[in-house]
Amino acid sequence: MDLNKADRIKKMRVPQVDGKLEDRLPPGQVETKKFPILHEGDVPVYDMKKWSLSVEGLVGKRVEFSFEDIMKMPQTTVVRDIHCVTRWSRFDNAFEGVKFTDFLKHFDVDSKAKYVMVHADYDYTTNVPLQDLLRDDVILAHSFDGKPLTEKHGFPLRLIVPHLYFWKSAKWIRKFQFLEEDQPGFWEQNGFHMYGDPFKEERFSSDEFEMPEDEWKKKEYD
Ligand SMILES: Nc1nc2c(c(=O)[nH]1)N[C@H]1C(S)=C(S)[C@@H](COP(=O)(O)O)O[C@H]1N2
Ligand SMILES: [Mo]
Repeated sequence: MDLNKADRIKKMRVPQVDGKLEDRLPPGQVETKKFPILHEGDVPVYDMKKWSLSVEGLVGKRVEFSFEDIMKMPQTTVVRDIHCVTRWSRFDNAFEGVKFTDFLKHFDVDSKAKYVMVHADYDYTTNVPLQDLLRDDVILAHSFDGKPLTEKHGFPLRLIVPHLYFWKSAKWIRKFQFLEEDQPGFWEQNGFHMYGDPFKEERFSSDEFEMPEDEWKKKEYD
């Protein structure tokens, strides 16, 4: 696994930004029309009869949802720009799924819960403040552009948190763990920022790191 990612990424020139795009394109980002595919490890293969999404931690009791349960919840489409820390941004992405706030109606959350650790396959975690997940455009997405997510983009279900760098938008989500204190997830333990606001360029946990501007171009797209 590429644990020195954050380490490598600080030593590069920053791309020039087109003036007209300034308010839409966060600093240091480049627009792409393609949809890069980025993750660590293998693409999971599921038996959907066994698949579940669970909630635990500071919730009334642990609850498990089947994919059918999720599909019965109110469905919402959001169209948002997404920004990956490896410097690509993609505009106007239509994701469909269940708003996190609608999902929350199906279980009780302790008022002490302030953070959520998102657990995804395989062994991926990322931390997000609960407050951020309550925004209107945060969804558990099963579709992109009117079609079910492809396996590589997170089938059957991924989180979409458009206002933070895209590493927070975990693919292949399996569990939300509600916590009182913030804890670092996978990339956050490996040099990336605990919060990750693209417009503030919160890429790294310290200034020792730098992002190469062309890292993502070496990856796969569709
Ligand atoms: N489970 C899992 N989710 C993940 C990742 C991962 O490695 N594992 N990578 C993250 C990163 S760094 C990015 S940029 C996006 C990429 O999503 P995409 O492949 O659909 O573009 O997924 C995020 N979600
Ligand atoms: Mo990323």
